[in-house]
Amino acid sequence: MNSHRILFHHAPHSRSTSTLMLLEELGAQYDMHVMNLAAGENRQPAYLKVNPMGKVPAIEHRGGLVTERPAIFAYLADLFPEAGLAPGLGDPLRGPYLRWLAFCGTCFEPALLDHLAKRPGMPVGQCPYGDFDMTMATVIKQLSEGPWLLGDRFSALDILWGNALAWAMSLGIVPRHDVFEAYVARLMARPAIQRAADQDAALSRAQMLAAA
Ligand SMILES: N[C@@H](CCC(=O)N[C@@H](CS)C(=O)NCC(=O)O)C(=O)O
Repeated sequence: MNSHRILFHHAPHSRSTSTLMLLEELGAQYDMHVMNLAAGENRQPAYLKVNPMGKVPAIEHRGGLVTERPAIFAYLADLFPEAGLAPGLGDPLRGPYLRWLAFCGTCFEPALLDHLAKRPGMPVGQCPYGDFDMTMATVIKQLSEGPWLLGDRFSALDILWGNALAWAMSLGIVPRHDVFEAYVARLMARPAIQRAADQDAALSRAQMLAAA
């Protein structure tokens, strides 16, 4: 493999779908290694050698491995500055951009999963996300100022968050709030995002047919 080419480890209909959308929106050239999670392909030794967590998404580039969507998004968006999906160093929006990347992984997802599993919360002062209602209110307030998380500026953040909110609404973990619905619809109306969604659905269908 040319180590300068991006190798994207993907499984359709998963958190990895957001990375496929980002790569398409960036206009990146990449190779894709597709796995079937239901068949346990991500837990085979060959992939565990790449990512010991067996998780997707993962990116290999220039001999390095990048896992965890906030890191993958930060890495890829910086790699293609001409796409304009990441405020650069020195841009006043750089701080808020990093804040919301981190917020997704360190506050939003843990809050959702604790809520879904009905795990009793820790005291607000010790819980990294405070509590579920505080986390959701913070996101709703930010998105209400929209149209995007950084206001008028569309960025890689919106692909990460649009996917996370669509997933959370489809599972009924967060309410189908008007602000969330409109935000996800704006994201899905973008041609590159739609292209990636269609590609992901075709991969998912092919896996289901192969299993039938
Ligand atoms: N913290 C990771 C989470 C990745 C993750 O949980 N991926 C799931 C797919 S939705 C996965 O790979 N599950 C398969 C498994 O663990 O066997 C991220 O944000 O990228």
